[in-house]
Amino acid sequence: MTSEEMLWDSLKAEIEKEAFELDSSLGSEIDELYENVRANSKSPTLYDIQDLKAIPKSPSLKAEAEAEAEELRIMLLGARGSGKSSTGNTILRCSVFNTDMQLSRVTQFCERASGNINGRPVAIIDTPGLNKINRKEKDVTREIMKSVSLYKPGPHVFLLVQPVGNLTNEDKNMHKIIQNMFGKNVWDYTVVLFTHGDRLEGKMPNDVIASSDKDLRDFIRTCSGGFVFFNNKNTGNFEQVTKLLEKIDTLVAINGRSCYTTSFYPNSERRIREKQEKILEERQEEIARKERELEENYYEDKEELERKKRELWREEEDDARRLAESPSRRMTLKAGLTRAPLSVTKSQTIL
Ligand SMILES: Nc1nc2c(ncn2[C@@H]2O[C@H](COP(=O)(O)OP(=O)(O)O)[C@@H](O)[C@H]2O)c(=O)[nH]1
Ligand SMILES: [Mg+2]
Repeated sequence: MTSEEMLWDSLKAEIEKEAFELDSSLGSEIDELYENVRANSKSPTLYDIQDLKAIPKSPSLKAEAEAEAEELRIMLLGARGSGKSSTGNTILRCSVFNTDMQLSRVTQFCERASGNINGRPVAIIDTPGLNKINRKEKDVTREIMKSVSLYKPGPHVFLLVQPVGNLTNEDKNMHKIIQNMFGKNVWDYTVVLFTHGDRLEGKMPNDVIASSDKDLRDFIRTCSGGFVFFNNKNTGNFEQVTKLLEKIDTLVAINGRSCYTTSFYPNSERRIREKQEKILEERQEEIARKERELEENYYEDKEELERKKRELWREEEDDARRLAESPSRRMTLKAGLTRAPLSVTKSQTIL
């Protein structure tokens, strides 16, 4: 629930409390007024934040995905602590992604949140940091790649988030990781977003870049979307969001309105993913059966049910990935699965 909605809820409760004695039918009118104000609010309506793992591959979801075809899809990439989650929140004007340097609170898995910006549906995928501090690099890259393929058809833009400043060796290493992960085409869909714009202290962004290291300027040149500066400490400055969306629109136009798709994945990765998807398809019936079992066992505790489903879906995908990577293990695991089949889950609404 956004702070605005919370405010309205408490306001509504206050009004209702006072109105009760005057006219008991007033409640419905207040409801209507509340809904009207909320619907006309300029604030983005955040309608979901999802653990991407949990998106089901059902026909109804396919229809939903088609209905969302016009949604602008943004994926945030960058090191841990670079300001990805804060940037997602600034764009959506909501504190939907956890932003903190505390290890326990930073993004571990990809999360998706959507909103309506200037009348336009926008979806943002927040990702875990691409540096090796918290999790093994391979786990993180797998998680991110999985989210690209789950969230079809793919992001229109990658925002490569980094604090204002020259490139460190760690940044350069991260760019290599990104290219290995997504292939060279990734840069055709990338905008460099510099956070901590508040550090500029009146300097013009172009001047800052002009006097920066050649490495940084060369890197920006590689990215078709150019660069923007962002100040996540001034979330009231919505002009920066409007400017960013304009920049993204220009990039989308240059790319002929296409988006990044898994077809750009390097060949080896593409082959693995195809195998993985086939394995999951083969398991579909078994998975559906286990899902029903879970629903029977946990029907009283919806939250726990969703958690269990997410957990098992994660295991299922990881198993399929491992099998796809080393086909010789496939028979062994398949035999194991007939005794202890795994489960799948539906989309999980966190907020
Ligand atoms: N001053 C300032 N701090 C920022 C800015 N963007 C992010 N931060 C801070 O940097 C820290 C890490 O941000 P977070 O969004 O969690 O980074 P993530 O790990 O990339 O998602 C948080 O304490 C943020 O408040 C910014 O533009 N200016
Ligand atoms: Mg984060």
